[in-house]
Amino acid sequence: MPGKMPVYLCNVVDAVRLPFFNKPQAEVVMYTTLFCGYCVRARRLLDQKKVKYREIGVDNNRELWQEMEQRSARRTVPQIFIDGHPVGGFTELNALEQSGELDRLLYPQNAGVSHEEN
Ligand SMILES: N[C@@H](CCC(=O)N[C@@H](CS)C(=O)NCC(=O)O)C(=O)O
Repeated sequence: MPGKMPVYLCNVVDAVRLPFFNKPQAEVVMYTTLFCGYCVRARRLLDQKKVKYREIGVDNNRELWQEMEQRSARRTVPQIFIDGHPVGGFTELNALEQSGELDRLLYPQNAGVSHEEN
């Protein structure tokens, strides 16, 4: 029936839903290099979940590599940050996904439910 709902009623429904369900996803940043299997797997996991993320390529860039090491206290790529908090690499990202915790980190204000799922 939503297709037949009068427009004004849709607006009322949206006005009620929006504050709860349209909160943006947490910011995701991933430090990567070009030839890195774990980066490919992390990218694939995030892409499959339609997660938006910003990638920082650290190939041949000592400054960015050092920035990554300082922020994560790790020396491998990828390094992933959710809302500025270090999550780890693909292994940790995947563990969070398997436990269901990743969605809670990505959509804390939606109780772990993404906008796409609503
Ligand atoms: N468990 C880590 C493994 C990451 C890893 O080994 N990355 C490789 C590139 S694909 C790396 O940084 N190797 C450099 C090194 O080990 O020093 C993860 O899941 O991210």
